Amino acid sequence: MHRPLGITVSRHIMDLQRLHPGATGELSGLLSELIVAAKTISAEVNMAGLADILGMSGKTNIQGEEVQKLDEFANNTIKNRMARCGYICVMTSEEEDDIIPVAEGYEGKYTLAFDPLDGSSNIDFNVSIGTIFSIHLRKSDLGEPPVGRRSTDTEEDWQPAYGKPGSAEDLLQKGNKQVAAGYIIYGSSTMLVFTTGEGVQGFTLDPSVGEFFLSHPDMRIPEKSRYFSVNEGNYSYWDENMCRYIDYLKEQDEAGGRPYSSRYIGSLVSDFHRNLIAGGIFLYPKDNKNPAKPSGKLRLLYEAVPLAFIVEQAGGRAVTGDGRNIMEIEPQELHQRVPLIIGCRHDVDEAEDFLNGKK
Ligand code: AHM
Ligand code: MG
Repeated sequence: MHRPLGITVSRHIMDLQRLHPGATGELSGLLSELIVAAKTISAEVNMAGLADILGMSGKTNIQGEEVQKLDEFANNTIKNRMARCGYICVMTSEEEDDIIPVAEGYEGKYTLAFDPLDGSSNIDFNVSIGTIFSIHLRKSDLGEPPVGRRSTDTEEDWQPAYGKPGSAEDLLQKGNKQVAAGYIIYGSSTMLVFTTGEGVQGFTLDPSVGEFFLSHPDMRIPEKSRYFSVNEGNYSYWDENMCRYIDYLKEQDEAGGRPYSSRYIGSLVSDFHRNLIAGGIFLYPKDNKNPAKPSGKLRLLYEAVPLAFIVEQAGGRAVTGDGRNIMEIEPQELHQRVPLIIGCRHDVDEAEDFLNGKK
């Protein structure tokens, strides 16, 4: 079958590198390894359900291997691949309490925060789920550049290169210091959406050739929308301003484009992706479900911050609703939660006015 020539994600990454004469290729290498992990996860997600059936007992698959839960599989796939990619010094994952060190001798100059399979409560129901990632330059000293590293070296031959592991401090950096961020959505097709601070590009996986092709160049979120995404089941836990805002969106006002339509998938990546393309506002505000922790549900480092980078690069906004911009929050903890209001610029501005009591 004849296939039109498309721009592969590898070529796009190399083109980006050529635009920056001082670039060392390390970020390109990091992204390429992450993309391999994403393709591995995508293949496994597409087998979800079958693995259990073929495994009969639900514990082993047809090859006699243990069947892992998909979120564990995704976590292990990213962790194991990236620990030896040579471009990062430390990782944090939603699935792990502590920092994840990289293999000794493979320390590099970046850090990686990731949610391996966001929307995991939807895994069993064939609803789109995704991987989210955020990349920073490490803060701590890099050490000596690597020498003589070869992928064929055995552990015995191995000469530690940098020898300086990263720490939680390297991960606890503001969103506006990110060098790259993105997500992979495993939906009706698998898509990769990412930014390195020069706009947002979307790629779709052609499973027959195993390559991502540029399908959504220079993604821009509409200025204003007619969609809102929120778990309205939490209404009774919200403060009065939040309730007023949602009531307002549902009022009839033809000239003002209301009522808005509601779309809530319950997988952040999927809700965000829809709103990025069709326009919309997603809200997971603070609530009083747990009065000791009134900070919303979503995590700063690997959910809010990477999507905030993407939405800003696409022309939208991401805020907390209490006067803070997501990208400017100084993180205190790896798994810190934060209220998230993200989407079209006009809608986020208006939501902020309601939440601050100005409207
Ligand atoms: P998860 O990381 O355990 O999957 O939880 C995060 C998910 C998001 O994908 C989604 O936006 C949110 O939780 C949905 O929460 P709720 O069920 O409270 O509406
Ligand atoms: Mg998540």
